[in-house]
Amino acid sequence: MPTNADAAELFRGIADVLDVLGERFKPEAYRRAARSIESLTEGLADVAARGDLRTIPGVGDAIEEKIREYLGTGRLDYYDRLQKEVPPGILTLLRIPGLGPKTARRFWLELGVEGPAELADAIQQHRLDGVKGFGPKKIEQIRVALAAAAGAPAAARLPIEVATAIAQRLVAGLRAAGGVEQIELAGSFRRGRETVGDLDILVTSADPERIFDAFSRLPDVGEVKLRGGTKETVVLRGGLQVDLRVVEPAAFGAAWQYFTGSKDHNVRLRSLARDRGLKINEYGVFRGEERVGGRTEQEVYGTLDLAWIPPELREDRGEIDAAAKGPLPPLVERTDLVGDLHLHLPPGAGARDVDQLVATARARKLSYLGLVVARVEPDASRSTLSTAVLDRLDSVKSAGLTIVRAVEAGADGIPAEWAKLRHDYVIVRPTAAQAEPPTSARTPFGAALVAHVGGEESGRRWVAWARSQGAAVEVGPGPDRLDSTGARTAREARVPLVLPTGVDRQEDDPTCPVALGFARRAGAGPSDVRNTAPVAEITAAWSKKRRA
Ligand code: DGT
Ligand code: CA
Ligand code: CA
Repeated sequence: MPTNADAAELFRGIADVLDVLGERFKPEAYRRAARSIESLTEGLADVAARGDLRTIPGVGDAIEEKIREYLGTGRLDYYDRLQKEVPPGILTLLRIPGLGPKTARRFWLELGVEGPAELADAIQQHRLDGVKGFGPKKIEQIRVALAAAAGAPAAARLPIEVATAIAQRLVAGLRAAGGVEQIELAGSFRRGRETVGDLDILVTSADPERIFDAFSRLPDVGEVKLRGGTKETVVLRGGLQVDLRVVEPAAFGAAWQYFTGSKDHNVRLRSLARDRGLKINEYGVFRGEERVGGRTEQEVYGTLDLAWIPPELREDRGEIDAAAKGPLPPLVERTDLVGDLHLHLPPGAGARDVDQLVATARARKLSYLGLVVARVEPDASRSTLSTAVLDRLDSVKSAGLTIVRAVEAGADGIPAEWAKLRHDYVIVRPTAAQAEPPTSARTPFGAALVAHVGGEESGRRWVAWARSQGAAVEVGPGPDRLDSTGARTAREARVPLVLPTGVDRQEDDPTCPVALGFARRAGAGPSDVRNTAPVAEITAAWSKKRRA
């Protein structure tokens, strides 16, 4: 006997095929019926037996008849016939996560794509590029989903913000198991790259076997691929590979340096060592048989007469020559961030949410919070914080914590209805109507921050526009923030960066560390980041701008 869930699934399947066929109202009718059936507290068969199917919201004559047929026979002739009207490959496409029926229809009609293999080809041949509604991020998502569904390992690299959460779990799991002395991440993860191919973890321990056993048993671990000597390689359930190495304390710095990479950086170091009659590898720096360094990274770089180089810069982009001349200028650090200039309260927030945020800000030693009090959404709808919340914002202005108010709007200006809404600065974000920056050099309001922009090309254009406005730009993870490439563009154009502090998020949220990593990869020091400055300095710049 089919369950309610089976019936709901059947109707959703019908709705999907009708969507693929371009039907306008029927799909929603079947989805509505599916939702009602799912929320029933008794079995469909019992309702049918009582003759009450029509009392279910969304169930009329036609659907009642179909439920009866399905309950009686376990199948539905209408669905079978419907499925024959679309290419079978299209139905397979519908099972790929993130691919809806309307998208499948567009692929079918606009590109002649009738199945997953053809879609993969179309992506590879760049036939999706430029198709309306499909940006590079979206195309990449589809490509990865297709590869995963085909059982092929997705060649895709994992975004670092996702890898961060995983890495935290693995490190915590290993520590909890005991026997760990020192534990550090290496590889592209430590260098703060936007994506990682795999994770590299280093441990010192008196008992490597115990570490490997514990690692194999972590809940995230799906399969142990290789274990031997000092290394274990596993594949996590989500598909990510992790290399764990146990190294001796006397060589920890050398191993950490070696496995942090990048490969190009290490190649240059090795040749530098050779020039000095030294040999450098993951076990240390050697003169002949004698180890002359390796306990710390500073020691490794020091034996080559180099200043220590922050991992985010180890890409062979001139950092080695710079480190030969003396200490490198400091890169921005988390403790340099003294305030936040882009915070949203959740929809429906109340005064207590303000108190919560303020308490967290105090605990994290921030001295100002920039809160968006009103915003224009990308779809042009508008929202404003409630009066209760606005009042509370006024009442907490004390004890070393300043609240500044932002309004967030598109580059075409802030709505006239906000004329009386008190605010200190304007955050500009792209809207659906204006996804690219305006070409005119000035807007009538002084934008202080350009946020929610990402993408290499588009990001570059917004950075240029921010420069023309004297505005800062926001850096961080996700498709609507600038990555390290965007941060570098901004820095080269002398556009200040704004980094999220994560004060509105859980303590272990990756947003802030990832954003810091991107800024550091771009070579940003504290003075390149606007929210390292005290609030008085920032507001002075705003009022100067308004007078201009
Ligand atoms: P990924 O994992 O593709 O995001 O990038 P990485 O840089 O983490 O590369 P990975 O995991 O293959 O290796 C970690 C580091 O080990 C790498 O950055 C440099 C160092 N290394 C030095 N020599 C070699 C080598 O011959 N092979 C590999 N695989 N790594 C090496
Ligand atoms: Ca790696
Ligand atoms: Ca690796």
